[in-house]
Parts: sequence; structure tokens; C-alpha cells
Amino acid sequence: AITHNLGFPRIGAKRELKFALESYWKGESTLEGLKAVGAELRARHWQDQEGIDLVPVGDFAFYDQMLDMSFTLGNLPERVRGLEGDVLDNYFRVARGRSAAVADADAQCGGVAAGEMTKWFDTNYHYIVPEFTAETEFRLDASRLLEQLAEAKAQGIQTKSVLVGPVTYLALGKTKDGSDRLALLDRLLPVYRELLTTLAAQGAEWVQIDEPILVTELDEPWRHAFEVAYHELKSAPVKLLLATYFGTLQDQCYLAANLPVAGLHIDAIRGRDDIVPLLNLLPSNKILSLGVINGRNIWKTDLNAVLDWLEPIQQQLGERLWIAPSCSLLHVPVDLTSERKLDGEVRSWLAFAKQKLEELRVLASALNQGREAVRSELDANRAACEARRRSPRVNNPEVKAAIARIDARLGQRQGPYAERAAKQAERLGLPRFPTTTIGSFPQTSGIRQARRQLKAGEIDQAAYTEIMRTEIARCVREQEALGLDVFVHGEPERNDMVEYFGEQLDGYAFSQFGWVQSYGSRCVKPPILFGDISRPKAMTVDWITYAQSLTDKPMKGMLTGPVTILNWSFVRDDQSRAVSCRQLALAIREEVLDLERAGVRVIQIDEAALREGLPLRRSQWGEYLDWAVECFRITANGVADETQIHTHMCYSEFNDIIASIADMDADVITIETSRSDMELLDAFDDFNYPNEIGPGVYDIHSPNIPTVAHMVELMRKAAERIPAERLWVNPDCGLKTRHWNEVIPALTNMVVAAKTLRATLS
Ligand code: THG
Ligand code: ZN
Repeated sequence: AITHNLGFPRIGAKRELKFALESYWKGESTLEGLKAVGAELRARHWQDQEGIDLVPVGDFAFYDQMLDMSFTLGNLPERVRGLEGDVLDNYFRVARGRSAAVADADAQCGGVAAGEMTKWFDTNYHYIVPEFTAETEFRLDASRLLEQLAEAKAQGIQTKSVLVGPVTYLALGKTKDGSDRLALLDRLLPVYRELLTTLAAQGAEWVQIDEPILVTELDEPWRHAFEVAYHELKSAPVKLLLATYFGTLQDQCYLAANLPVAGLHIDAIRGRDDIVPLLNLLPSNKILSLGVINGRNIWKTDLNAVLDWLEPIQQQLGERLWIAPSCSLLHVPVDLTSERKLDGEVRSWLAFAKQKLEELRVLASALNQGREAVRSELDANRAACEARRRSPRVNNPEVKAAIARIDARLGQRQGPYAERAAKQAERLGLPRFPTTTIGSFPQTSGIRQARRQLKAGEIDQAAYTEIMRTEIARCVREQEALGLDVFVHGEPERNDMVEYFGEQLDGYAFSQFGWVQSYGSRCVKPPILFGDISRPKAMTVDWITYAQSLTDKPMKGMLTGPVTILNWSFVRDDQSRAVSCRQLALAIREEVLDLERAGVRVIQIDEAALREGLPLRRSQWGEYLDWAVECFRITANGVADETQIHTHMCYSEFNDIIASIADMDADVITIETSRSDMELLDAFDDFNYPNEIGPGVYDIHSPNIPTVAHMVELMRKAAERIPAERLWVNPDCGLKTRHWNEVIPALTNMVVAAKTLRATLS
């Protein structure tokens, strides 16, 4: 079997690309310097993939691979055409808004609006959405791909150029004028063909053309687009490997198997069920590439188990079998050997990008030369997998017993919303249109410095706690001065809302360098959920009770919900997500009850990523939402009627899941609506949302200070749909990425807006 890779992480094992980008954006380094870092990283990453037969070229991007494709296809938004500077500066204008050399690492506009960013399938990676109008024309700029191909060849690499395919490119874009983007296919295909011809002329033999949209439910016009596209491209003088990943082809197997391309790659982890039908359907001249190494998690592959099912396929396909990771390795950290502090036992179960490619080489040797050729590697792998299965660190009988005891009562509040609301009103004594914030206040450089010093051992835990308490006191003081109604402690002690809880739960491990690109230069370090989850001790109670001791206003307890923790972690592959989520739900529930016992009257449980976890296929949404909502209810609903439960969701385009959100039965939900001028509240026209809601009126993603008039206007729109007595006034997300000098005037205006509403709308 031939081995290949679909893509390698580009951020760098020590996040070199991130630091080079941010330095360039701050004006502290030159464009040449940045380009040199890019070239170095490409060269190093090709080196890192040594021993793989076909290595991806063109998977590197300075910001995003979809944006790269837009530039390759000459599809630049009108607003950046003809601006001066290097192409790369224009590229950053689309990626981040404004010009490239503005001294603020935060992505904000000033003149040029940034392209919209959205999630790449069900990953935590975000791409820049291609923009179309009925007039969009495409024009080839192959320079990036040609340069990188030349670089790779000079390095002696056996290449496979990587592109986003035409149908996925169109499907993931948006038209700005309501026209049909599929109508652009005829204009797009000649440019793709020219691109393939150009690559061939420079010696490209294989081109990987990514069409992950094939694992989603496609209607007839989009299926037809695949036929049209690949018949048009078949005459190009290259061999095309059509790559799908992240799911199953199901009833699109026949379509995928019969497109006129040289080979088909499928995700053999998530799309295992497609293999048998494909083996029957695939024409006998085609390559079948099986993605047998999971590109979405950090576990060692059970190599012996894979060989057990792969060997018969190898018998059948012979030379036509290729093997690879399931998808691009963009979604996993680079190198396990960078880790210095990981617990040795957990470490022995893990594989990051480089280790995954090593596994691929072992599999290929076993297939090509027989298992004996790699006996010691296979034995070591078997021992590691068995140790993991049996480890008492993974299996906690008490947690398993608690899961078995879960029943519906656990997720049921004592009284219905109306009764709770009355009791809470009496206890909290809030005005109409109560004001609050979502949880975090600015993460100042002082806070980040203290965290660095603690990690480096320059200050001790007591000194760190003292600095954080000082920050909390500052947040309380500012909120008093602003006149907000429900306070938060500001979360100075938290790095990331998921990592923070992962670090405190048993069953979680965390890495030092396990960064994964989230968008542009921004990364997350997902904690590793490896075992049954339990909470050794209270996690937030001391911070919140300290904050509450400084004020008479109600202080919100602030937690991340189980679904969000799950969706932003590397999770177990040895039990279902639903079971892992229930374990998290029970652990966070204990924290909720501890907060309540400590006298905390309002508890917010964020489910920022609940919507993000939706399966790619709508047919599976119901099942996911059932357990996701159940888990939230287990976490939240054990409290007395007098305790007010809040939740918060980001990117709340949730018209289609509004009933599930109502089922969560939180007393108050705060959502992101400000950017869409309350359009999101359209969902409430057809659905009578029963509880309280805070439609964000301050767009925290922008440095602009919202005016009183604007916020009053937004709330008036909201009041047309939701009774005024159930409305809250708040920003649309946490304030940790903003500066105090933005936050204070914005919140001052927000409080005035609430007072205006009380005076005029009551
Ligand atoms: N946490 C996690 N996942 C997320 C988000 C999050 N996914 C979706 C969304 N939010 C992505 N947004 C961001 C925003 C900012 C950063 C990362 C993802 C960010 N990261 C720092 C960086 O790259 O410098 C690293 C911060 C750190 O030191 O921990 O700024 O909120 N899990
Ligand atoms: Zn948010």
C-alpha cells in the first residue's frame, strides 16, 4: 500500500507561524521576514513527513486554506481590489479587515470589512467564507501553488498538490445578492481546469482535490454539480484523488465511486460503513485511499486491529489500496515529543501528527512486507492499547455506577418557570430590563504575566491568588461604579473556559504544546479527556464567594456546561460522546450545587458550543440534541426554585434548534444577536420562547462603542417579540478580548440604555 498525507499542521510545533504573523501585523517585522518563516515551516514540515510516499503541497496557508483558494481563483471581494501593497497584505485585509500593519493583534476593521468567518464542518477550525455575487468572475493565480510545488521538488519531495474542490468551494461560500451560487459553476470550472493543467506542466502528477461536502446531505442540483464538475475536469493531464472526510458518504457512495477521477479517499474512521459498498461499486481502475488513522483525535491507533480488517482489503485491492490519516492533520497538535510534563502513562496512549505518520509507516510496512517486518512496533502498540483499556486511571467504577443511576428526575427543576420566576424576583429584587455581562472582563497583560510567572515558578500559588483577587476586586469596583444589576467576578483566573475546567477534573490530562489552530493565528489547546470524569473538589466556589463578599449585588457563579467542555476537548474513542458528556454533567452538577450551598443566587452555565456540536447530517441532529439537552438539564436543574440559572450561547443562529434550547429550561439565556440587528430573534416569531432572554446589544467583537440610541433601538425590536418583563440587557459575549478603555464607555452606555427602557417601555 502507498502512504500519503492529506495535510500537516502549519502553525508550527512552537506556534512559530502565530508569532511571526502577529509580529508582522504589529509592524515589528517585515513581509520578507514573514515569508521566510512560512518557507522554513514548509520545509521543516515536509522533512517531518519523511517516509510517507506522497506528501501534501499547498496545505500551508498564512491564514486559511479557503482564503488561499479564493485568491488562487481570483475571487477577491470588490472592497479590496486595486488596493496597494503586496498580495499578502490584501489577503490579510480580507482575513482580518483593515490594513495589515495596524498595531493591534485583535481582528478588527478600519476601512475594510473582514470576511465572514465560520466553522469548518464540525471541527474547531474556522475558515473565511468565499463571497459571491451573480457577477463574480474567476481568474487564475497559480503562483502560490507553483512556488510551493517548486520548493518541494527542490527538496526532493514526492508531491501531491492539495486544493479545495470546486463544489465544496461553492457550497461553503455565500452570495451577497441572493443569487444562486451554483450558477457560477460553469464560470468556475475552466479556471480549475487551467489550474490543473498549469500544475501538470510543472510536473505535478497527483492532485488531491478536497470535496468534504460529499459527506453532507446534498440535494439533487448539488449532486449533479459533482457530475458536471468532474466530467469537465477529467481531461486535465493530472491524476485526481478526490478526498472526502469527516463523515460517511452513505447514499452518495455511488456518486463518489463513479466520478471520473483516478482515486477516491474516504474517512475510514467515521465512514467505516462505506467501505464495503465502495469495494463493490468502485471501478476496477481506481485507487481507494482509506483514512485509517484518526486525524481528529490524539489517540494511538490500534494498529493490530486495523491490520485485521485492512489485510483482506489489501488482498482484494493490491496496488490500488492507499492508506492515510482520515483527514488533514491540521486538527491535531504537531509533536508529542515536545511534551515535558505529561503524565507518562497517559503519554504512552497518545499520538500527535508526527506520531500518527509514524503509525502510517508501520501499517504500510506490515501490509507490504508482512507483520513480521514490524513485529516489535506492533507488539509495543498492542501493549499500549491494552494498558489503556485496562488502566484504573481510565475506569472508575464509582463514576460508571453514578451514570447507571441517572434518571429523569435529575434533570427536572422543582417548579415550572412561572413559579421560579416569582420566587427569584422576590429574592433578587431586580429592576425591569436587568443589566449584566456574560462573565469575563478584559484579560490584561498583568493577568497574563502573572499566569506566565506562576507557570515558570517565578511566583508561588499564594502570590498568584493574591493578584487574581486584586483583579476580581477591580472588576467588582468597576461594576459598582457602572451600576450594573447582576455582577460577575471577571474570570481573571481562567485561561480558556474549557482548559480551565479540564485542568481541575480527574479523567483529564493537558498538554504544554498541544496547540491546534482555531482561526488565523489563534489557537486552542484542547484538554484531553482520557478517563471516567470526576471532580476531586470544588473548582470555582472560593473565587465566587470572595467576589460576593465584596458586594451586595448578586454575583453570578460562572461555569462552562458539559456539552461545551466535551465539544472543545479531545474526547475518548472508547465510549460514546453521550456517555462522556453525562459524566461531565454529573461533575459540573456537583459544582452547581456547591455554589448554591455557598449562597450563590445566580449561576450561569455557558453552552457556547452547544450548537457547534450538531452532526453534519441533519438526520442525526435529533439524537445529539436529546443527549446534549439532557446533559445540560442534569447539570443545571438540581437547584432550588429560588436559584436563577443562566446560560449563554455564542453564534446563536439557532432558529432551527430553538425548541431544544427552550427544553434546557434555563431561567435566562443570553445570546449573540447584536451584529444581525436582532434578526436572530426571527426564531421567536413562530416559537413562543417561554423564559427570560438577554439578546446581546453590544457587539464585543468590535472595538466600537455602541451608542445608547442604538442599544435602545435593538431592545425595542426585541420587545416586539418577547414581553418586556422577560428581557435582559447585556453584551453579546464575554469581554476578555476587549480593553478596559473600551468596556467602560460601552457598559456605561448600556446601563443608560436600560434606564431609558425602564422609563419608556414599562
Ligand atoms: N475556547 C475553545 N474553543 C473555542 C473558543 C474558545 N472555539 C471557538 C472560538 N472560541 C474560537 N475563538 C478563539 C478566540 C481566541 C483564541 C482562540 C480561539 C485565542 N487563543 C490564544 C492565542 O492563540 O493566542 C491562546 C490563549 C491561551 O493562552 O490559552 O486567543 O474560547 N476551547
Ligand atoms: Zn459568547
